[in-house]
Amino acid sequence: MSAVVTAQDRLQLQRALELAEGGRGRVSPNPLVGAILARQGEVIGEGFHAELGGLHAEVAAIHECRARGLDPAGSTLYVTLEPCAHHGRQPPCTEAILEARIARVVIASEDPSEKASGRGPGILRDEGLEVEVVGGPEAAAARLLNQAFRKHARIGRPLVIAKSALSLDGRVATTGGDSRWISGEASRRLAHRWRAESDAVCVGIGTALADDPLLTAREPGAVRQPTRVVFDSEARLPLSSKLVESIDAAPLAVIARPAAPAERIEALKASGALVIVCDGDPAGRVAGALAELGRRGLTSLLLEGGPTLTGAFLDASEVDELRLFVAPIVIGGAGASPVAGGTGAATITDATRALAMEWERSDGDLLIRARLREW
Ligand code: AOF
Ligand code: ZN
Repeated sequence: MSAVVTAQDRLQLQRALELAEGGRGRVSPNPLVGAILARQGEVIGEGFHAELGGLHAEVAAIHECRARGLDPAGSTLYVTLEPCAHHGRQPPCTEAILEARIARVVIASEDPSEKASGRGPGILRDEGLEVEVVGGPEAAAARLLNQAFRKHARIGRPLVIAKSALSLDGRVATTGGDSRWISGEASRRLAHRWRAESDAVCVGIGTALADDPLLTAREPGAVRQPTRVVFDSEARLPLSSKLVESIDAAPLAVIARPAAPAERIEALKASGALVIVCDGDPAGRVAGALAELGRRGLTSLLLEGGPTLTGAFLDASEVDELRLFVAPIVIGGAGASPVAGGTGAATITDATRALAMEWERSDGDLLIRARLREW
């Protein structure tokens, strides 16, 4: 008979989920993972995955328990992701768990990657440990925490979060193209933090030419820089652009079409840019580029494109989440751009419906997070 998951177990998992957040922006392409060791409801060890290549959460918790002068034998391990059983950058957590003689393991989410998929929990059960995989809100929260890791593990493409700042009447620029600034300063700072948390940041050539952006994460706590991705069919990005000139500070990928002038492609490559050549219609090129970026280990992409690129991503069904700052201004004008162009839905029945929406204030703006797909 399988034992029950108690309210106490759920509380410990909630704490482990909080701990996992400590690795945000530091561990990709690995998942965010938190772990707690407890005996009779009392926490005796805590850990989280803090950096790529570093200790896994389970082992960090075991170490921390011993550093307190305590013995993990007979305790319960709470972990937000199933323990691994493979040799990677780190040895298998199953071995550390067995060696520590932990009695019970409570897991909040399964690991969809090929090397995992239940192997660790299976080994632990075979060794006589009590292993629980919970459902309910803690399971949902654990999956949400690792959407990028999960999508990449399942289909090999980065998670796409489309960010946009719009007016109350749904415009992202005036008819003349002015967009500085629609959202407030706090919102723009938050967006910078999202860059630091993403493996890639993406714009279209229109934005790159008009704004000459750097697209780096200029956030004090940023520990890594995202790969900057520019959809640039004709490889027009100037070698004198800030994006090309800052290649040493952060990688640059240019997505061009096969028809782009070969000498432009070669010049960009010679400057250190990665050039990915994709054919097909706009949505097809989006899908092709994402597959290639995923192959190169990128698990998340923050889309900061204008309407054309956002429309192509939506037409390709490749937007997993929308993050919209709605500013308290009205722009108007028939020629003022909306968030997304592209082909769009033919009827309202065909429109993409969000699975879930959350909203919060961001100073004077309203931040809406809409999840379109779940992994
Ligand atoms: C982590 N941190 O706390 C746990 C992970 O290359 P490695 O050895 O770091 O292994 C990474 C894989 O290990 C990861 O993709 C996931 O499947 C599993 N568990 N990974 O980075 C952790 N528990
Ligand atoms: Zn592990």
